[in-house]
Amino acid sequence: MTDPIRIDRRDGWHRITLNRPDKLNAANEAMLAALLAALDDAAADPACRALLLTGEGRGFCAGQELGPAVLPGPDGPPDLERLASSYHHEVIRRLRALPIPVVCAVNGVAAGAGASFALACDIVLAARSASFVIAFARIGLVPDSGASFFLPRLIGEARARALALLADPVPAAQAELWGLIWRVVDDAALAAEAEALTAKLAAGPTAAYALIKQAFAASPSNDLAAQLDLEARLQGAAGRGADFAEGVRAFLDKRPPVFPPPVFPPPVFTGRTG
Ligand code: T3D
Repeated sequence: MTDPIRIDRRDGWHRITLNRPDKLNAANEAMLAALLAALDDAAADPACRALLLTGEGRGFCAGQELGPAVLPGPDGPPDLERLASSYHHEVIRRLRALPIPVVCAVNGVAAGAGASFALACDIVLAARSASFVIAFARIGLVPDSGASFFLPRLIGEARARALALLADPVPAAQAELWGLIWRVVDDAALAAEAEALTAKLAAGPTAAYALIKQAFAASPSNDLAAQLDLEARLQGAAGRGADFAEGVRAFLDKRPPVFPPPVFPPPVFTGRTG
């Protein structure tokens, strides 16, 4: 049987490829379990300083696999709450908890939870031919896997509500214009651009990146005062770190910085002090 996920370990980064191309990489339990393991593997590997998530074939991910597993059976209706909590939402939690930058290369259609997986990543590139479909309502479901969290924050509530209710496809170029993703790339250039970007991030200030991600993770639930407190503490930690020392030295020496391998786990700052 073909592995539902492929992991390529490169110099300083991993690429995870969703690998069920005949189903547009729709997610079943085996694929989701393998994806969770691949994310854990990246998190546990100190040599992995960035991650690239993409899909095989003409789709990125068509969301939950629609098949017998999600139809009513002899034991009654499917338990989607269990499926969401144990699998799809674990993927989102782990993607967001990774201290390293996560790039998503959306190589084709991203639908339902597949769109959510992309939106949970730090930087999303999409092939010009790709599209995003908030497909849940088409089949009588509600946006999950963080879709109702990410969409209004990224594109505003008016667009988010319309996409969730109408489930119209959003072409990649429109997604870029709206700020749903970072950038559209010509189809033929997507893989190379995404790999170059991930490699660049892998050579970047990994410890500082972890702190930057903490700032953005806390921002939606903080008021300005709390966010300023947090930024000060994060900056304090960054200022004590080797990345900053190297960054300043390199600036003064007029040479590119060579950031050291990170010390994991990075310090975690939450809430407000006093
Ligand atoms: O508990 C929980 O949390 C449940 C989780 C729910 C989260 C969700 O993700 S709900 C949303 C589930 N996904 C969808 O509703 C999308 C279904 N797919 C589509 O609407 C379309 O396939 C696309 C818009 C994504 C792409 O359309 P198109 O015309 O480019 O391709 P296609 O011909 O429809 O699909 C190609 C093949 O992939 C086809 O198989 P075939 O006929 O060639 O053998 C199709 O059946 C298969 N496929 C696509 N999506 C799925 C799928 N097979 C199973 N499950 C899918 N989700």
